[in-house]
Amino acid sequence: MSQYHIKNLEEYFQVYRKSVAQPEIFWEEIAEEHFQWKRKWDKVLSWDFSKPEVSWFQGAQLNITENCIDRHLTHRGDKTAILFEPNDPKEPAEHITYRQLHKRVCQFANVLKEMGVGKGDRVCIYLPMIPELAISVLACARIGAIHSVVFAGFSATALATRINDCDCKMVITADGSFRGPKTIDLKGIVDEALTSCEGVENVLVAQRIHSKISMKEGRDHWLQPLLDNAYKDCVPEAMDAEDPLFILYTSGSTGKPKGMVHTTAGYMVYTAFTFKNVFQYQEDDVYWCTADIGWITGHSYIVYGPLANGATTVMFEGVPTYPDWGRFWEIVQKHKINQFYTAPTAIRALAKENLSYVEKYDLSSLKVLGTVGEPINEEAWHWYNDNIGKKNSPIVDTWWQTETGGILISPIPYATPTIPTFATLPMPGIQPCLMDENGKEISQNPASGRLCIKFPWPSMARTIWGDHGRYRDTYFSAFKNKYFTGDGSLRDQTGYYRITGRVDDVIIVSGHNLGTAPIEDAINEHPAVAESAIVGFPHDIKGNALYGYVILKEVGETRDNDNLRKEINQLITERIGPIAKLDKIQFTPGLPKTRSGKIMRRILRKIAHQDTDNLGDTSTLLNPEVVEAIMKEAL
Ligand code: 7RM
Repeated sequence: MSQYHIKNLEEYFQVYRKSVAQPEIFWEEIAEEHFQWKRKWDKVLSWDFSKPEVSWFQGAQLNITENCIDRHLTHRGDKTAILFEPNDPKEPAEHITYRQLHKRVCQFANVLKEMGVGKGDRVCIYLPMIPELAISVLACARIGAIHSVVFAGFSATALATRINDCDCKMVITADGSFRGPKTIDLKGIVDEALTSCEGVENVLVAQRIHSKISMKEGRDHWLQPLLDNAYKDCVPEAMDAEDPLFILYTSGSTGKPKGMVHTTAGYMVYTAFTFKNVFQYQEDDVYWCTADIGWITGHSYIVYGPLANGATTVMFEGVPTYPDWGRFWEIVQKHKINQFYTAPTAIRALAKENLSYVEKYDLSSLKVLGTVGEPINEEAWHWYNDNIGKKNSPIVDTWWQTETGGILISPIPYATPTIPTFATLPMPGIQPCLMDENGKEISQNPASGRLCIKFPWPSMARTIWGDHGRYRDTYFSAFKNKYFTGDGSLRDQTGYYRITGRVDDVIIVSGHNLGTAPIEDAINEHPAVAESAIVGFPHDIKGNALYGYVILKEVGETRDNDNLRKEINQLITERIGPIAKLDKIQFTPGLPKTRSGKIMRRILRKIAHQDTDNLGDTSTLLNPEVVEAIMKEAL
């Protein structure tokens, strides 16, 4: 048995027990056997959650790109590392082998060096999902520069805030991007952002859409000619285990976005280990995660985790709707995808469309289906299981966060029996616990409480850039000596976890703690309902009452809305109980969503509270027009 590759439930429990009983030995053996080090560590782990301070593999030196690229060259030089599928299905896919990736990363790294970028410097990457995005991330890591990828859907203001927060001296962008039938003027957004970013010395511009853009003399440089002239080898910088690898911003419920700092060795070991096990990746498999590299999911499970395992990882530039709703399944068939990883919001959108978009394609290559980002509702789970997996591909409901760096709770496919909506069991090395309102750990099952982690794991964020106090206050002050996730969770009789959502989503009605997810599940069972979100609002007697925002599949003038409201409450009564009935039901055309597909409940809550003067940080909001529409019709 290899503890790096768990193959059945018995092995999982065996490995898990060892990882808890002897965490240092467990991670040390994995680090030793599966990675290349320039120097070995002096100490596997030191930690103190009260400071908080965590350090893994202290004293070790390595370069993550040597592990993700160079060491595969002898046996996998001609294997596809990155398979690029363009926005336009008529444009041919690009297969970048490990050998080609090595050359392109080295050349890019040399360009960065020539521009004066060195170890510890921050580089902002604002690119669409084109190969240059993955390559520039790896080029930074090659020379020890800290990358800060900003999702290329963010506005100029949001981009400027992120550039300034960590003093980036360079921005890497493109002339523009393709998004379905549209193009987006990325360079224009960068130009606008840079009017308020003094520290940026150079901008590298990749050419993608061949639009006419303005280039500022001395500051802006076309990327390709520089790459063409760059030397094709670059000695990887020796990095300390705890040197920062990247910063990635995540929005908090209040205040400015938090620049989560991830370091090198622990992040590499953990993302590689979890990729291998959660997706059961086998040599020659083709793995596709539909996320954008602008999010943590893309960092860990498009770039670093897969490449550290010598995998073939797909990068898709486009959107699920272009040229039509069959695009995902067309790609699965075309590249014979074996592991497919996406978000519940995408699944729900796809499930609304005609099944013929799915049935047209051969999906028999699929072995594992994954979901991430929010709780998956039962209906979406079954649709995914029945129509995409044909009841033959286990679904891994993976729970984790930007802050955790890698997947913490997930089934291991073909080992852990799955239950819809349950993320099931912790990964080896992860010690979750549930806490009650009084700060006490709940040890019995079943239980529900606030989800914390009791012991450090290698890929946890080490700080918030420039604000260690905020890091401590946000994650380590609610419960003594524990990392607080901000999520609520149930744990069933067998120890399976079901993440119910952010704890600010828990609404206490007449003293009953109600999670939003199960109520939304009940509402969504109504045949006329496409999606829903509920929030609490103050109520004289109950403390809080429930306000539901409901999207209907078809909006018709003739629809009897009051009758529909009754039917919805009837369903809730049947599924959960009369306590969970909604006081107000507003039918809306859409819900405010973040760019990564999470419902922004904070905004819905403000509307229900009739407190809309200040909606807070809306930089991650995808569809501001929906907010306007909901406010106009608010009850
Ligand atoms: C990877 C990612 C983190 C928050 C997290 C949860 C929610 C993520 C699941 C989930 C239920 C899941 N990072 N979340 N995965 N909730 N089941 N499988 O999404 O930083 O952007 O978000 O997302 O609330 O705290 S993130």
